[in-house]
Amino acid sequence: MNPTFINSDDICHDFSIAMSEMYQKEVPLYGDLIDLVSEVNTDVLNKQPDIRQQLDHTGEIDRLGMERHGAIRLGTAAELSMMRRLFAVMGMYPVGYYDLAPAGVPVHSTAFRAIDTQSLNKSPFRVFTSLLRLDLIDDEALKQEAIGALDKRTIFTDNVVNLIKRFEEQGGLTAEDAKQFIKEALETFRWHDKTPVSKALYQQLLSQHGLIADVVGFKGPHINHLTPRTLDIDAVQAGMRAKGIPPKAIIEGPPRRRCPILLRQTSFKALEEAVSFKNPNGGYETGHHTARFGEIEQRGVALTPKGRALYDQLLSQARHQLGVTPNADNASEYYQVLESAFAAFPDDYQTLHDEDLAYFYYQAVGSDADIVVADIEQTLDSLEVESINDSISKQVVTDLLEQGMIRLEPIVYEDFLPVSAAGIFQSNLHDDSTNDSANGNENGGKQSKGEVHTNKEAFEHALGAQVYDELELYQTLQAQSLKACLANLNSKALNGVI
Ligand code: OOG
Ligand code: NI
Repeated sequence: MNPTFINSDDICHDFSIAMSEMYQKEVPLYGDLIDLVSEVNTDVLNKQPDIRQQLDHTGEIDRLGMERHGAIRLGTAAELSMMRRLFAVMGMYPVGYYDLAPAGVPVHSTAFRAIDTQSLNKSPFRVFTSLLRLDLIDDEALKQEAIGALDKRTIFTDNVVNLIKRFEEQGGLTAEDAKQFIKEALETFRWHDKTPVSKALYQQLLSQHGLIADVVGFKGPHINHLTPRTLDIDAVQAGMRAKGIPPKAIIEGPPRRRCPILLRQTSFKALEEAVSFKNPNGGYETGHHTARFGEIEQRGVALTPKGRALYDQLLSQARHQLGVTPNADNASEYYQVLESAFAAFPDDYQTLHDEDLAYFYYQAVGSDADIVVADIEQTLDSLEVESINDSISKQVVTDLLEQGMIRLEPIVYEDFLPVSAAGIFQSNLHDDSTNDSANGNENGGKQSKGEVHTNKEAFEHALGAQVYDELELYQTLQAQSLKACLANLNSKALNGVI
């Protein structure tokens, strides 16, 4: 790479700061939430040295304060594929496929994010990106109007498109171009209170689905939330109430545990915002729209396919047992049911590892995260990850763990959960009623074989690329860390340290 080019992770880092500043100005409650989260995180780190140490070992400690995810909703394939090219400038790639249609939300989605540990630790920014399923609008005339409105809008500035092309041609951007890129890219995510559509069309779209109005009725894909990561979501949920920020009734995802798994999320309700609808006869007509909200998340260890299947099964079991969609009235009953269902999910890292339920980094005891990352890089150059023989390495690992030569550290889940996402979508649309995920499980977001392929393929076709398989990414991280750790021990042994 040309040495004058800026590293994509640095562009991403600066972009996420710029985005957070913009959103804080647009939605001041988001700023209050950030303060609350940072108070709670400081408290957890002070009171629970084991958590601090774990985050230190995985390299997450430095990223925690700036970790965010956001969400946008797009209207057309062309918007989605240009968005993919825009995120690629920042080293963010589409990971995972989420079909929300089975849960009554007419979108399918991916998450753009960095894919290797080093980049994630430097720029832990993800954007949950949805594409509207216009094919699900049953009113043909309205569908044509929506298509027409989307065709008319341009969500990227000419300058950002030129800079994306320059990045693709040159393989990087200079500092000056990168600065310009951030400024121009931000424009796409900005809130516009003047709509390009009439109030009448907006209302027709709204009566079809709130999401359709939110996408088709506006100039661009305003960022609809930015989510900081907390180490104790229950404390933040309680703190939100105390600070007068009204949280959503239910924390989505698994119950509170000693060893957190996957992802727990909660949000505060969308704001009702004044908008001016374009009058076909000139001028504007006033009205309002609810779209933007705040959210917090607590992340835990990534699960293997076996662990994920158990999670899906237990979540579904709990929801079936409750019989209705969890809501404000049955929240404490739901948490009880959820906790008793999840008693079947081991709650210590050693068992999660031994039963192949979750992904872990293997680290030579005495090394810190920096050494481990450097080792991973070195070893990867010289070794093939696949060449480790599974059965040999398992025995070696068990022995080394028992001898205390290596330790396990949880690989954090970097992705999303379709049932939780559906709950978040619905809560901020003021529409808790349509969530039929009470009868589903996290696989409710996926579909029966055959259909999975058509929807996912249609999404990838619109995207112009295939999405990364998140499970493969975790598997590779685990395998790489094992390689690096064994090499580390080897070199220590050769040098007579052990
Ligand atoms: C996205 C909702 C999903 C999450 O964290 O699961 C989401 C949206 O409302 O556009 O952000
Ligand atoms: Ni979110």
